[in-house]
Amino acid sequence: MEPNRLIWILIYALVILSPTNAADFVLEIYGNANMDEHLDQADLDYIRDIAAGKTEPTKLADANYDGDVDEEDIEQVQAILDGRETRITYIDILGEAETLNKPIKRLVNMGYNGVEMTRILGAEDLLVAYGADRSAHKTYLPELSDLPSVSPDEGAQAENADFERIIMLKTDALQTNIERGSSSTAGRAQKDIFKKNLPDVPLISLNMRELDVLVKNVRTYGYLIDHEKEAEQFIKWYTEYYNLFESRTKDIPEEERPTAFFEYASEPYNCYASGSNLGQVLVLAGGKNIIDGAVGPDDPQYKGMIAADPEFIVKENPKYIFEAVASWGDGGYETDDLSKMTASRDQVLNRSELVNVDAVKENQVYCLDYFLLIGAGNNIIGTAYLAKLFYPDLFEDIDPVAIHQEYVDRFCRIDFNVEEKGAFLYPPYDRWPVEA
Ligand SMILES: [Ca+2]
Ligand SMILES: [Ca+2]
Repeated sequence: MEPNRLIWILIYALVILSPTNAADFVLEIYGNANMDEHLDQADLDYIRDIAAGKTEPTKLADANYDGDVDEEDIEQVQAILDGRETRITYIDILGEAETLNKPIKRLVNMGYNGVEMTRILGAEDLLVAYGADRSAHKTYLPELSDLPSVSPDEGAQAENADFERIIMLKTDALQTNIERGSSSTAGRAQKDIFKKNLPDVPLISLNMRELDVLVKNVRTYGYLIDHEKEAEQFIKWYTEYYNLFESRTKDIPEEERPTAFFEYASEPYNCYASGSNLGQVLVLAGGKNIIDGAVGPDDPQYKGMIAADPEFIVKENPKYIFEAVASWGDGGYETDDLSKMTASRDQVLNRSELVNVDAVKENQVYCLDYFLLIGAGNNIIGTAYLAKLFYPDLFEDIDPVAIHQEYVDRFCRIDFNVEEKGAFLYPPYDRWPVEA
């Protein structure tokens, strides 16, 4: 064989055999001078080279965020690596630099998944309040459900926040509910309200939801709250599953993928586009989201939800319909009652306009609780259920129930048997056609 040809075969083999990586990003913490995924010794060397005039400055080389790259930035990176920095600057979900005073010992967390992610990192002791009232979540958040709430609404919107209470709580930072990809538009106005009313409270606004950016955000969060090691433990668990699903589904041709859509259960035809959290679950599991026919990647709604036209749904004729059931009383950890899910499913099956749609004709309508689908890594569990449903042979080795239990045991650290308790799925999993 010619040497050139051999080299090309080797390169090709490397490209196709390389594990796909959910972690392909720039860690946006000032001090990450070489703009890779980590903050480490290499950044100290990089800043030395910049200070010596050997290398051009990069955006994140100015570790102490004072406008110059010099010796002080080397000291700042060293301080971060040693865990003794008094300030840290990161770039938030809106692409803006935010500086926090360290260490953070008191944290008001208005993030829906931000609270869960704080517990995942073993940092629940930092929390002094959260946004929406979670006092009814005694099973899922046993130690946290007694914390005060600083928001009267479930969406923990800035305009409704109790700013006086937040100030009284003497919080070191406020984690906002600007924590999902679709926040890029509405989040701007939300942040302005926080800034105006809480000028002295640094803000943490990181994406705690979408699958494709979670690793970057969890790593950043680990640095902000000094739980880097726990962040890496979660990232390892998360990345192994993410890569497993992606490597098995990414090359399945579009035309061979089962067609489906995710609908928010209480709002008929309010559907998730493919860039959104639940849309990504569908795609990572190897499904074809029919909403792609209405919202492309360049559309501002790609990361959110759209009100789909029922005629469009009928025309696309999906093979599966998934109902995402909100966790606040209709399902989840706090109830064993499946009646709300049953009703959601019946409501879909009984829509006269869907009578000739394959999913309805073939009884392929599934309700899943939000706790299997949205951020803080819960979405890995939902992906496992869908992947198994779509491709029982390909995912013969995957047990979604076991993954859910693993998540509960390792990261929620609550005493909860997911097989015996809770209301997470309808129909129940033992009635799903998932045998290989
Ligand atoms: Ca680096
Ligand atoms: Ca500097």
